[in-house]
Parts: sequence; C-alpha cells; structure tokens
Amino acid sequence: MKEEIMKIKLNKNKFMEDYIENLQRITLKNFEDTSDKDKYFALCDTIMERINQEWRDCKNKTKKTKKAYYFSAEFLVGRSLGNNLINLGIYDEVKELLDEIDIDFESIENFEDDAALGNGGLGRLAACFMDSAASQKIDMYGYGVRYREGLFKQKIENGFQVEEGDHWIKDGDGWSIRVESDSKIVKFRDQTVKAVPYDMPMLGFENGQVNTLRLWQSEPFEEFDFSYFNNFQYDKAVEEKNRAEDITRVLYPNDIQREGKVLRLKQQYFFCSASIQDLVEKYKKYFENDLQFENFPKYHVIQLNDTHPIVAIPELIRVLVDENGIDFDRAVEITKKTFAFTNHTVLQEALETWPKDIMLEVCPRCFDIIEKINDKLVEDFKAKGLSEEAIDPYRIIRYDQIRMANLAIVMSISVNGVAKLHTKILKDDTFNHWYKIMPEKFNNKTNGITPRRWLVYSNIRLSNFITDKLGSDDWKYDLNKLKELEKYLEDDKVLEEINQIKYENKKDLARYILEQENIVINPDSIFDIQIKRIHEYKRQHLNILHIINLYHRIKKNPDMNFYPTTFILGGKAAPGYFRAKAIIKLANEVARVINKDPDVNKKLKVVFIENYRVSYGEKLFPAADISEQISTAGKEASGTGNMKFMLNGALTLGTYDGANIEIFEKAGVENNYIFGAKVEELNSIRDSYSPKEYYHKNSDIKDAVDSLVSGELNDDNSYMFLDIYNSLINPQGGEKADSYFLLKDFEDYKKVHEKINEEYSDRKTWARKALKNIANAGYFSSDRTILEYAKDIWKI
Ligand code: H53
Repeated sequence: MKEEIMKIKLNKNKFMEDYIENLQRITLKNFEDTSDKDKYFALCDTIMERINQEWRDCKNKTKKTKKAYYFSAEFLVGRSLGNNLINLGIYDEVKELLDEIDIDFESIENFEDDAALGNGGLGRLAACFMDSAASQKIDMYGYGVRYREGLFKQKIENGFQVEEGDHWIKDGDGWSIRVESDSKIVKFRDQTVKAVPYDMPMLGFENGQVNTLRLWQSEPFEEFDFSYFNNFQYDKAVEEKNRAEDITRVLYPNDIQREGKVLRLKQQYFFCSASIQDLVEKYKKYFENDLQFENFPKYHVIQLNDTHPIVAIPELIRVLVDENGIDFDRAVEITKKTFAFTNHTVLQEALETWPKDIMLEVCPRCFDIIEKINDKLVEDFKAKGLSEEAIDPYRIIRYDQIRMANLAIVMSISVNGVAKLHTKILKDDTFNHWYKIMPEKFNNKTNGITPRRWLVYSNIRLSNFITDKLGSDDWKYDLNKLKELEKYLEDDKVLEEINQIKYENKKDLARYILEQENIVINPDSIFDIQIKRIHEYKRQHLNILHIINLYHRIKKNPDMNFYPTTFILGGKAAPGYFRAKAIIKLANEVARVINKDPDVNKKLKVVFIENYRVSYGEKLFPAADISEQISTAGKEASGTGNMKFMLNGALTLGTYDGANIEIFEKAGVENNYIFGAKVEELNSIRDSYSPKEYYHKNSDIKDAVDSLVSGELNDDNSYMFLDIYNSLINPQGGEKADSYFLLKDFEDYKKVHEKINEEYSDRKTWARKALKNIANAGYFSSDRTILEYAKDIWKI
C-alpha cells in the first residue's frame, strides 16, 4: 500500500498565485476587499483545479472495468474542505500558506455549511464508505439525491425544538460539478422531469484515487412552457417548473420511521431511474464489443443502502425490457445477478412497504413488473407444495402493499446486516423464513467509520501522538496498526500524555460550548456524552431520568462522594415525532433546573447541544470521557457513533446491543462499562413485563418517574412530560407500557454510573483503559468494512 502513496505535490508559489487569482476573478475585487466567504470559495476552486486531472484519469481508467455502485437516498457528507486537504496530504502546508497572507484557516472553514444530505447513521455510513472505497482504491461510485434543503437546522427555543430550513447551497457549492450533458429524462405517470447530475470528487487518502459521488437534481424538462407564457399565464408557466423542482427540494427528516408519501416514492424512483439509465447508457457506449446484456452483472454490482433504493430493481428490468428489447425472463435473470441488499434495522416501522395505489400513481410500469415477479414467486412456492399460509411471509405484494425488503431479498445476490448481533437477529427472526430457504445469501458486514475524518482531521493531538508513538503514520493506511500502542499500557508517562490530550480537547470543547450554548462547563469534570438522533429505542430519556435522580440524591446529601460530571446530550427529533420532541424538552428543562441550582452546579452540569450535526460531532467525539450507547438490547442495528468515541479514547457505557458487543469484545469488557438486559432475556419477559413493579419496588425509579408529573419540571403546558410518564407506566390507547424497558434497566444503569464515578479518579487506570480502546479500534475502520464488501459480495 505505502509505495502507492502520493501526496499532491504542492508547488507553494503556484498554489498561492492561483489562489489569489481565483479569489480576484470570482469576486471582481482586490484581495483586501474580499470577505471570508469569498476566500473559502476561492480555496475550493483552487483545490478542485488540482484534483481535476486525477479525477478525469480515474474516470477514464475505469470505464471498462467492474465497478460497485452504492445507491443511497442519503449521503451525510458534512464539510469537505478540511477533509479534502487531509486526503490530499496538504492540510498543514495550505494552513501555513494561508497564515502567511493573514488568513485564519479556521475562520474560513466555518463558511462551509455541512452537506447534511442525510438523517443520521445510515447516511453518514454511506459517506464513510465513499472515503474508504477511494482510500482502498476500490472503484465505487455513489448515486443519490441532491436535495436543495438538507436536514433541517434545529433551534432550541424555550427548550423546544424548532425546525428551520437548510438551504445549504444558497451561496454556491464549491465541491460539485454540474454535468449537464449526462442529464437524463425521468418519466412519472403524471410528469416528466430532467435529472441533472452534480458530481462530487471523493478523494482517496494520499493515493491519487478520485471516485465520484453523483447526486441528481430534478429540473423541469422544458424550462418554460411558452404557450402559457405567451398567453400571459405566467403562474402556470412557473408552476410546472416548481413541480419539477419539488422532487428534490427537501430531504425527508425521519431517520427510522418510513414516510408513505407520494413525493417520497417520487424521490426514490427519480434517483434510481436516472442512475439505472446512466449505467445502461454507459454500458452500451463503452462495451460495444461485449454487448450482451448477460454480461451486465460482470461489470456492475449495485449495493442497495436499505429499502429506499429498491425501486431500482424493477427499473433496471423496465429499461432492459422496454428500451432494449430483452425478454422479461432474461431481464429478471440479469437483474438478479446485479443487486445486493443491506438491511440497517429490525424496527418494523422502518421496513418500507408501498401501497399499490401510490406505486401506480408514481411509476405504474414498476408495479407491473413487481407483480409479475411476485406471481412467479408464488407460483414456484405452490409448485413446491406450500400452502397459502406458508407462502404469506414471502409474498412481495400482500393486501395491496408492496413489501420492498421481500423484493430485494428475492432479487439480490446478497443480504447483509450491519453488526454481528443484528445479522443474527435477521437470520433468526426478522427474515428467518428467507434465511431458511436461501441461507447462502445472508452475511454480516459490521459497520465502520473513516479514521481520516474521525481522527486524523478532528483530533489532531491524538493523531500526532499516535504517529509519534508508533514512529510512522502507517496506521492511517491500516488502522489495525493501532494495536501496537498496547506496548505503552504500562508506561506511566505515555498514560499521562493520553490524559493530557483528552484534557486539552475538553478545554477546546468547553470554549466552543460557551460560545455556542452560552454555558460554562468545567473541563476537570467527567464529560459524559450522548449524541445521536432522538428516539425512544435509543433511550435518551433513561439518561435524563438518571440525571434527575442523581440531582435529587446530591441535593439530599450534599457531602455525597461524587466526581463532578458534565452530561452532554444532543440530537434531532423527527418533526412529527411528538415523544422524541418531548425528550428534547425534558433534557432542556432538566438542564435549566440543574444549571441554575447553586447547591449542585459545581458538581453537576447538563448541556443540550443545539443543532447536533457532523461538524459539531468533530468537536464532541475527541472530548468525551464516556460514550453513552444505551439502546434497548436488540434494537440498535449497529451504531457508528460508538466507534467514533472508542477511536478517540472514550470508554463505552453501553448495553449488549449492535456493535457495542464487538467493541466490548475487542477492547475488553473490563475496559468499558456494560449494563442492562440482553436480548434473550428481554424476549423471554416481553409478555409478562410489568414496569409498575419496578416503579413500586425501587425508590430511585419512583423518584425519577414521579418528577415528570410532580410540577418540579415545567413543560409549559405542552403535556410532553405527562406523555413520557404515561409511556412508561400508564400507557394510553393500547400502547404497551415501557416497551423499551427503561425501568427494567434503570437500577443497573445507576450502578454502572456509580462505578464510573468512583473509578474515574484513578486517572492512570482510566488512561490505560482509554488506550486499550484506542489500540483496539482498528477493526472499526470503514476501510475494513468496505474491503469485506468488495471481496465477499462485489468480487472486485
Ligand atoms: O443505520 C446505521 C446503524 C444504526 C441504524 C441506522 C439507520 C438509519 O440511520 C436510518 C434507517 C435505518 O433503517 C437504519 O439505526 O444502528 O448503525 C448504519 O448502518
């Protein structure tokens, strides 16, 4: 690997010359009159110019080779400037150059809006995969949607979440190239639009590889309908334009919950149709000598990121049959060899089903095709003697609902889960009926994260320390090399350095939080952090209930032995998810009460981070002592935030869930804090579980739960706290009480917090545990994950 390393050779004088020239050219101003924003965009231009040659070379080189295509409705890229400079190997040099002309890199970096084209884990995973594929020289293209509005910006007003638009490209987009000539026509039943691709370069880490992320934007097929225009019907003319642009106007803000709206299916069909057309068109162009469509799978493998892009399956069949004259059965066989499917959750509310009438309204031909596949499937089962009842779980269409996961499983070469436990649950439970008849399709690919963004870029101190201790930066190419850090486990000086690095990072974060949230926090306290989308299964309310009880205990017993702790929470709630919004209000209210209470606020602080996003995460992960990963066992498919914390030397306080289990395995249970019931136990008590029993038996639980309705906390008459209270012990309208087992796990959670609080003061032992985690985080590099996809599934 190492001999291929190629930093962009930076001719410093030329770079500066070009930079100043670009700056003046794009602004028509003299250098001294340009703004920071101008400076940011000119820097993008100067970098894009330098990438251009290699990007074209990569595109040309791979025209006729097998490639993987990652189809995803979300790519949560975040900011690109710093990351691109890191991957080009010119981060330090460019920073210095800018410094020479009095430009502060950080301040212009802040002019970049996060590209928040995703909701959470699934979208961020896609972005990490793009980085890793390029870094491992794997030819993988991303295909997705160029939403004009990314995930909403979260404001906290009086403790409530308020959503604001995120028009992330209103000032321009420094990292995309509009490739007008590759535009495609996408036909819906009721409208025809133009899909225009915007290509973003995905840079490999110091290796000269540039892959492409192609995001489609919806535009009117004809700019204006002049017949309306000439008849003075201006509104009508504009209306068509808006209708076309509506398709990619905004990202749906639900992380897990499916959204059964016509517009959502339109978005899915829009980008899948454009992408499939793109692939088939290029195939015909570049493979004229080998143009039997039977060979299409020899050159293409399409990885479907969850159920969202599954409509690409009937679309490929449509293009083959209707536009290329292939007969239906042949087209099905070709398609079956082309797709692979990743499932990311076992929560029923996420597995997409589409009502027949919506599918007919959007892309009727796809419905025809799916119906035919379904009929054939049912026929085959009947021929094998299966009863109607036995066939039911396999049906792709049932009660006029199209079950997208079933379609993907039938039509794919591979079905994978995203962590060991998750894949086991898929096999044993969620898709057990499928697993029984096609076990060979099922496999696990435990998620990963890119160490470039999540360590090299975001935690420069730790990154330099590692390079220093290992004597080279080889670990950036092969994260397993971190294992060698274990030779320092008994080295007191090194352990002290680890603590010092964490301390400096905590001071940085404290400064940033003061600036952003106007809250003073103490870097000498334990930083206990839970950042992720807000969802009941992730149990932020367990965290908050525990904080409430802790607060009461400290109040009652001010001399209690307690290491000062700062609890930090952050995350967005889907705008229509009332209870998740209630949890946000609760976190903010608890923070308000505690932070203003002079009896405790030397010991306890609570911060709810406003507008948690990728670029905020880059500051939070490096500064954490404790990583809260407390989902109900069996519910979090993998989690990836857990890996970011681990890599940055935080200890995991977590349940036996998702990839936590693998983290404990690698770093040792004794170096982390495990608590709570395992899946098997929860499964066995599910029907008999009575949260009220826990409530009555345990005074701390009662204390915390009662405070939701005692009047101590004020929810401004929103009834939000009552709603949380009811969900736990007084369920309404057929809901099950405490379906995420907060009260069952509470006592254990409290105990493990006590253990943490006690053990933290032994700073040396703590540092050793942190080092153990860092040294064993190599497995969680997305380089490893993507290599597994390439080897086991894509065969490239
Ligand atoms: O995908 C992550 C997992 C995480 C899981 C998440 C996810 C979404 O963000 C959205 C939809 C979905 O079905 C799953 O919740 O556990 O780490 C990446 O695999």
